[in-house]
Amino acid sequence: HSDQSLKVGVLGVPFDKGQAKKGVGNGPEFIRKKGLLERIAEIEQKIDVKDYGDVSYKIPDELQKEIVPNMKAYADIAACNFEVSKMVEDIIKTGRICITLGGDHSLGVGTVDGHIKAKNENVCVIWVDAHADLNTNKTSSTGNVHGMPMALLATELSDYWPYLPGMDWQKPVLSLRDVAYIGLRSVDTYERLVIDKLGINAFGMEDIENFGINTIVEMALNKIDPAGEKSIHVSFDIDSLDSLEAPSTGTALRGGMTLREGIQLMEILYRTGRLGALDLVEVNPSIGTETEVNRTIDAAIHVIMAALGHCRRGIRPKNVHTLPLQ
Ligand code: 6HN
Ligand code: MN
Ligand code: MN
Ligand code: MN
Repeated sequence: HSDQSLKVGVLGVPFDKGQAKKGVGNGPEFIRKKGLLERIAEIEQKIDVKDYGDVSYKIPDELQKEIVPNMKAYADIAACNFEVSKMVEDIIKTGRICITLGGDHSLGVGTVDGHIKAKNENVCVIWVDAHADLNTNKTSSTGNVHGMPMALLATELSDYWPYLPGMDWQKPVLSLRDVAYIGLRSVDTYERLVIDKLGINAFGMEDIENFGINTIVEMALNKIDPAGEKSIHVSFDIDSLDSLEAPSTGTALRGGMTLREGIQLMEILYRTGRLGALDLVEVNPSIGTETEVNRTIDAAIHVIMAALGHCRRGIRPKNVHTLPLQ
């Protein structure tokens, strides 16, 4: 923690077309309504936070009729991510850490792309997720693009895509060598093939169990940023947490990380001083009871607070040396 204030930008992406369930587009609204910005203001670390509101987009005429086989809502995906990328690039270029509130995980194409453009490619990615999101339109069994963002970003997979109209702005400049997964426990067959063939740094739940989250984060950083010089992009899918911790999400799954592990992971990354962007995606306030929705949003807020330096030991006393007598 330093006396210099940490500059943060918050961006909402109320986008839900990368998957089939209604409601995930309301994530940004619910997370803000539950007091994200107020909670950020309570952190001891001084934070200069600016809310950039929500991204909106319009599908350009020439894209309206474009379809790509087995990529649902293709034109929306292309148009929305274009705006997301530009916004994220601008926010990071003003010296702010960009916190993007989803929305479904297809927005990761835009956030990572924008981050890479802002930092001239000196970026590594930690994808915290139950899933690998590494399908192409040929391997996906659902056609949901929230299962494809990593494959769209990866240089190593660019030859496996057809021409994608309206996506020319997105250069696949991210090497999967600069990516680490944490929290995997639901990986499709072709995703597993890619992970094995390319030797991707993939830390699954059993690795967290074996080594503990501290060591896993250290191992991940040693692989993707050995010199400790890159801007770190964390794409945090709330379904990385156990469905008991974060039930209100479209593809909830048991056997996941505890919130404690999620917080610890983010605290470690905060302390690197190199966190450049954090996506918090897949919170769906239309899934589950009110209690479950609140628990999920609260978990999301705790993860974001940890990323910005919230300290579980409390705020250190300044100019306070004795207890009040009465
Ligand atoms: N997410 N692998 C499955 C698919 O449809 O490709 C699930 C993807 C889930 C994506 O949770 O962001
Ligand atoms: Mn995901
Ligand atoms: Mn997921
Ligand atoms: Mn609390």
